[in-house]
Amino acid sequence: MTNNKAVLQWIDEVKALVNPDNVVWIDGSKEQTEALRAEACSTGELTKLNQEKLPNCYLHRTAVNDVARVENRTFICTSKKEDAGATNNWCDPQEMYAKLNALYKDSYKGRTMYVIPYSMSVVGSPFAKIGIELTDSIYVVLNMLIMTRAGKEVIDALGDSPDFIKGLHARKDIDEENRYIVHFPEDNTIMSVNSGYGGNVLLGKKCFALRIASYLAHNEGWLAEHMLILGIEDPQGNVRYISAAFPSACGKTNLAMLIPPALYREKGYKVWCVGDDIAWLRVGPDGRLWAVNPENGFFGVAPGTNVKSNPNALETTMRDTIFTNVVLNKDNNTVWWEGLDKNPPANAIDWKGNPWNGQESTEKGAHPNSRFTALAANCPCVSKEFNNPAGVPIDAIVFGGRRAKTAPLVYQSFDWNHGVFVGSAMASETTAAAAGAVGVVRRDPMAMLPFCGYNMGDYFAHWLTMGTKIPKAPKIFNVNWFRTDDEGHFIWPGFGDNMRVLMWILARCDGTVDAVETPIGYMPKAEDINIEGLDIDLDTVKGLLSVDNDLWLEDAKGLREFYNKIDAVGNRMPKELWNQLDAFEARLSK
Ligand code: OXD
Ligand code: MN
Repeated sequence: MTNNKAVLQWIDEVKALVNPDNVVWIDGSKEQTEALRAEACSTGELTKLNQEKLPNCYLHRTAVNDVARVENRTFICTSKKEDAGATNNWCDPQEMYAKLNALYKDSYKGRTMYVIPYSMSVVGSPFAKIGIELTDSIYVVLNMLIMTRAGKEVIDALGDSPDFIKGLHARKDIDEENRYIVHFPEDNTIMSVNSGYGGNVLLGKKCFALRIASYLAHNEGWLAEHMLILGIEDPQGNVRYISAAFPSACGKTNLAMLIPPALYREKGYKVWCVGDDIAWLRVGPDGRLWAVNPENGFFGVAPGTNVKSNPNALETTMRDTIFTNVVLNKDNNTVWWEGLDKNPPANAIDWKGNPWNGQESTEKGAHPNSRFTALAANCPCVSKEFNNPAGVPIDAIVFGGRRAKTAPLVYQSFDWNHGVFVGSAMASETTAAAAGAVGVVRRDPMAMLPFCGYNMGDYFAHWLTMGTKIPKAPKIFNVNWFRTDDEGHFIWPGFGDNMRVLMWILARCDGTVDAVETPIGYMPKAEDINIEGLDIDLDTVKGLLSVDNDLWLEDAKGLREFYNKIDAVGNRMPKELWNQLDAFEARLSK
C-alpha cells in the first residue's frame, strides 16, 4: 500500500521480532471491514447483535483480568527521569526496550499482523498527526476504524514522510504480571503488550492523542488536553464554544451532549457536541485559541447511560457500535447494562460470559467500566464543525472535579495565570455518600494526571507560556456539579441544567454580567444563575456558591504537598505557581 521507506523498514524490523504468519494492511474499505467482522464472529471474538434493532452492532468480552486502563503499568520512558517527572512511572528506555523485546519475541506466531494507518484529526487538517498501529487483534482494528480516520487515504497523505507515531500492540497471553503500556516520547513510539482492553490498546487515544501529543505540543507550542468541546447556539444562530476538563467519571460525555433545559430549548438554544474526551488546541491566525477533537468516535462508559442521563449518547449507540463487557440479552440478542432501565433481562449472559438472570442475580451483569465504541457521526447532536479542519474557536476553558464541599458551583479565574493555578489545583473526591463525610481528595491537575507525557512542572510552565501567545485568550473557569448536602445528596440537579452555569460563563466572556470578587476568584451573584423551572430557590444557589476559607486553606496544604512532590523530580515547578499559591493562601487568611 506504500513505498514509504521509514514505514516499510519499521514494519520489517517488527516482523523479524514478532514473527507473524501474515501481514494485512487496513485500507478502510467496507469490504475489508465486513470480512474482518465476519472472521471475528467466526472465532467468537465478536458476537453479531440483533441487526434489526442494532444494525451493524457487535459485542465483545475482554478477559476478566483486563477491564480497565492500568496506570501502575503505564510508563513514560525518556532518557532522563526528570523529563518524565514525579507523576509518571519511568524506566530507562534501553532497559525497557530490552524487557519489551523479550516479551514481544515471536508473539505473533500463528497470528496475523494488521497494519492500521490512522490520522488523529481530519486528514489534511493543520492539527492532524498520523500514526501507524500494528496489532494482532481484529477487535482493535474495528475499534480503530471507529475511533480514528483510518485506511488508505491516511497512508497516501503520509507519502514519503517519516513523521508518524509508531504503535506496536500484542495481545500475547493477556498476562497482567507482564502487561506494559509504554511510551517513548523521544522516539515517537508506543508499545502495548498483554492487554486487549480499549484504553490500553487503541493506541490513538490516551497513548497518542494525550501522552505523546502532550509531549509534542510542549515542543511545538500547542496544547493536547483531556477536554470535551461543546458549542452553544443562540436563537440567532451564533455558536460559541467551550472546552472542559474533568477527571474520569465526572460526566464529560454527558456534558458534551447535554440537552438544554426547556427554558432555553423553547427560546431556540441548541447544544452541539464536538468532542467528549480529547481536545487539541492551537493559536489561530486571528489570535484566538482553536480546538479540534482528534478522535472520530466515542469510547464511552455504558453503565448509567439512559434516556434521561444522556439520550444523545444512547441514540448514538443504536448502530455501527461495538459494545464491550455489557450484558447480552439472549431473548432478543440485544445488550443491557446497569442503569439502562429498570428491566434487566432474565435470560442473559453477563460480561464474564456466564449465564445471568438480571431479575434475580445480586451480581452486576455489565462491568462498571463496560463501554460502547460509537461513531461521532451517528450522534444526533454532533456539531456541523466536527470535520472542520480548522477546528472551532474557544471562548471559555472550564475545569471541574467532584468536590462534596470545597468548590462552589462555578467561579472564574482572575486572569490566565490564575486560571493555570486553578487548573493545577484540580482535584476530585472519592464519593461522599455517607452523611457529613468528605471524600478523599485525589489531585488531578487539568484532569491530566494519568495522561501527561512529560514532567508535570514543565506542563504547567507550558500552560503559562501559552498564555503569552494567545492574544485573545479564552477565559478560565472552574465548576463543581457535585456539592452535597448533609445527607450526602447532590444539591445541584446537574445534567442538562448544567447549561444554566455555562450561560453565566458565556455572559462573563461577553462582559454582560457582573461578578463578586472572592479569595478564590470571581463568583456569580446568586440571582445571575437562572433557576427558572427548577426545584431549588435562591438560598440554595447561595449555598452552592458559598466559600469556606478554612476548607480552602486545608486544600491549599494538600496542593503545596503536591507541588513539592512534582518539584522533587527535576525542580521544574514554575515560580509563578508557587507565587499564585502563596497569594491564594494570603487572600484566604485575611
Ligand atoms: C478515561 C477514558 O478513562 O476516557 O478517561 O476512557
Ligand atoms: Mn478520558
